[in-house]
Amino acid sequence: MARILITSAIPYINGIKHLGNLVGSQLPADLYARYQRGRGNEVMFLCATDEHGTPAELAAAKAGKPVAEYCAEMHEVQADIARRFGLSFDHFGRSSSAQNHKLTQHFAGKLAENDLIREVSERQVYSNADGRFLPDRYIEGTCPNCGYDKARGDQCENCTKQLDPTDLIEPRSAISGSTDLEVRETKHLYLRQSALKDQLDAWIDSKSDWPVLTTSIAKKWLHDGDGLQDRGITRDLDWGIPVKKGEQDWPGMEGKVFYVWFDAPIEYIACAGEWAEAHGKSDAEWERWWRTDKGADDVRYVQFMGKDNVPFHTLSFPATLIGSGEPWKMVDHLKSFNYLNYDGGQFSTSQGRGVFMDQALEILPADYWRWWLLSHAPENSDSEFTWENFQASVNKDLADVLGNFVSRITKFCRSKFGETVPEGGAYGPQEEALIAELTTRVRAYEAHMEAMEVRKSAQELRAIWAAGNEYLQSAAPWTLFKTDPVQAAAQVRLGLNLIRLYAVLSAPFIPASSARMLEAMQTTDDSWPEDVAGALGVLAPGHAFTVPEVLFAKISDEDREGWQQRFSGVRS
Ligand code: B3M
Ligand code: ZN
Repeated sequence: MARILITSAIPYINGIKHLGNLVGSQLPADLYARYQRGRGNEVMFLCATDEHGTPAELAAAKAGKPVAEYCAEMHEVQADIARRFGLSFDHFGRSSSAQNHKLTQHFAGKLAENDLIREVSERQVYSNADGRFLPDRYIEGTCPNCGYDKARGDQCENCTKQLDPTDLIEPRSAISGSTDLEVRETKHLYLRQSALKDQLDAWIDSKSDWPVLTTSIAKKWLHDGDGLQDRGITRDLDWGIPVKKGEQDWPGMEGKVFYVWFDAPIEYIACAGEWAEAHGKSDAEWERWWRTDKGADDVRYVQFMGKDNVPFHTLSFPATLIGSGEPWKMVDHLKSFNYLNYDGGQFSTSQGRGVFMDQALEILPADYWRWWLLSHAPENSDSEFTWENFQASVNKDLADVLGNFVSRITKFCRSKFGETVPEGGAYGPQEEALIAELTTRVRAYEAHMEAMEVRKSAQELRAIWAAGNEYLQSAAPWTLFKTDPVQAAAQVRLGLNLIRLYAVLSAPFIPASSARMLEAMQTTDDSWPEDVAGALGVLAPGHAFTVPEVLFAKISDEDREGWQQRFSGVRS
């Protein structure tokens, strides 16, 4: 049994995520976790809310709540939606946890001990009206690159250029709007990534199986311009993890916190500690996933994220781990995604454009969304959500192919043989041919899933469903029944077994529907079809089943138009 550690990029706490966020990390990570569990492997699947930094502080201020209270509430909201989407985290943690405080301070202490941190006196924007520094998103102004007048201190949303607060033209406070700003000296800590450049370079080179999208981003940051830059890892903010060297105070850094991108990836590790605490387990039980000196050397670690998060995961976080000099488990495979667009434009959280996770579930069950999103995952290029495409996929793949198969075979059996698996004769050449085709396809499906080729996996699964439908169409037990009821019974027996097989294979994509299929077949046997022929004999003659309610309802043109209308504007 292999051991597989899976992390999804941890979503910011500031609001409910849209479908573009979902398909870029959490959903494909869940697909992979469910698949690996289905294969009988030991899986640790972790995610959390990213609760620090200016996004959290600003959102809390907007909601008129203390930050800690806002984060606690939003964590529950996100956890609930994740559950309803079927995201099967072993733990959904919080980057503000005690475990992450301790571990983040621990890493900073180790990095300092290894002379990988330097103190820098730098010039930052200070607001006299607000009585505070204005890092990152606390400051807005005109972008020096494109002239957009709502650019933020960390980045211009319009042209995506990375900015420093001091770059902005006509800057103003995002809190009060005040322009009474000045530049003041303040001391910060920088992680000396440049000192680790060769080690990082060699580590990336050792990852020959990584996609070019991933390694090229890392290489660009390592070598372009002046090479890898040292990075500020502290901020003048109230909310965050206080700057400490392990458990000791850090002279001169009083009142400052670590930068959100320093502590967020450390939460991947801390989250395992939270998991252990939540289940009353010892430290050794989470350390066997994360410490190569404590059992993690045989763990395969896979990360899922959107492409904009790649630099932090290929350089900054590895620099933290390598720089600590301690034996932490490093990522083995990094799966990154392009963007999903919405109906001719971009999904946008700040503008409320697109469909958000809670709204999606108000309209249709999670499996409809999971199927569309995963089968259209933005892997090799950006992809686009359109209502027409969504309607077509749901109606064709889910309703016409899979749903129809299940309904046809169970209803036919009930009408001719009753609600038990009929005996019938031996399988003939047509059945043997189907089993051979399915064997080939199931092995291909496994290979695509192993390789995290999400779209190809979906295509193969669809083909597996379609093969059953085509078989049923050409075998036509309803006609054969009139002349050869014994052979027709054998075909029905095969068909009922196919439903169980489909439930097992489809569970990573559409877990709730798969569970309903198994329930209808009155079996809990969800063992993976290592041997397809054997798997098609699990439901023996005489085994009782029920005819399920409609598995997937079709989306009407009326529904589609209504939703198109409802989601054409912005969320209020
Ligand atoms: N919260 C950014 C994002 O949600 C950030 C990811 C952190 S992963 C350690 O895209
Ligand atoms: Zn710009």
